[in-house]
Amino acid sequence: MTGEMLLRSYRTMVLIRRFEEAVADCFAEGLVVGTAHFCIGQEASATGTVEALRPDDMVTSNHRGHGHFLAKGADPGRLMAELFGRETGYARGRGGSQHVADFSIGFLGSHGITAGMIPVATGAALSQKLLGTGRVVVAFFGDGATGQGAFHEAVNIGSAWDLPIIYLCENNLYAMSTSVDQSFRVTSVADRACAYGIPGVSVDGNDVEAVHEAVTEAAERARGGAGPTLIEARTYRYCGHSKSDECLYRTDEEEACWLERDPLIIASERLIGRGAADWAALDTIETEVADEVAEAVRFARESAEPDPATVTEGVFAEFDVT
Ligand SMILES: Cc1ncc(C[n+]2csc(CCOP(=O)(O)OP(=O)(O)O)c2C)c(N)n1
Ligand SMILES: [Mg+2]
Repeated sequence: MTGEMLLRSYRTMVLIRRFEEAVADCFAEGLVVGTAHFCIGQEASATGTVEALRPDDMVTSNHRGHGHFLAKGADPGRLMAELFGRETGYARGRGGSQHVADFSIGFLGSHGITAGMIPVATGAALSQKLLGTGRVVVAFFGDGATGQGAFHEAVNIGSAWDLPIIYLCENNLYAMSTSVDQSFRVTSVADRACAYGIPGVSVDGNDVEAVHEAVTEAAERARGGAGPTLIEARTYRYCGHSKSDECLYRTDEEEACWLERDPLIIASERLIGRGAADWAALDTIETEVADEVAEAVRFARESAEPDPATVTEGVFAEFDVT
């Protein structure tokens, strides 16, 4: 990454982190409707991936999607308003944290069904190939999703048809409380790629540059017609699975070890070390992001709740990915 790219990525990661910290505060105040799954600790995988894409490329997400959406260019105010169940939210307050989309920025949607969006992303990649748009699609999913049949079916057809797609697994070592050691025998999710005859790459998911490098190569391959890549980004979520999880299945030692490898610390030290930024510039980013997040919360707070008479509106979707 150039210094400019790394600095932009750092800002995006700070935005994702501070946004979710604000969501946690608002949750405690009773302002957030439904639950929320935080990606705090995992910001580098979303950010490094999107930085390696063209703006018109597309992504699909999962239940832990705030970071994917913000990295792709979501408006923090509209996302916050959705979490608050307000009419100005991305799904007019009907979807909540797990069900947001904005096709205009290539964000085809997050979803609560584990692995549910991997076939959707594969279908979107098929349409891009048939239409000859040159666009690439990224499917974000977790380690737990790789145990679903939908994952295997989608990767198989994606590889068989050389579709322009990247299967991006954020392996945060747990699916709810189940450790990866209990769920599969491969040492890396990337090892599974050989079953589909595609490249499998495992990267440090807390290092935004490592993710960026792997996705850049995979995107070139996909755009060139050579088909998918399966990328494993090894990372860790600092918070519980969702708001109701007390994380009793993890050790303090394990958590401390990952906290030392914080994606923001890695990126900031690299920026300073390379002379691409000084601490004052990073402080300015913090201040700007704090203002942006405060404005998002203000927008959400002041937005109206949906009119109950409109509850059936938006039930049927029109889908156009051209
Ligand atoms: C089909 C289906 N089965 C089970 C669930 C319940 N569930 C929600 S999240 C989750 C774990 C997902 O783990 P992973 O894919 O590793 O993502 P992470 O939460 O770690 O980001 C499960 C089992 C679900 N939402 N959908
Ligand atoms: Mg997981």
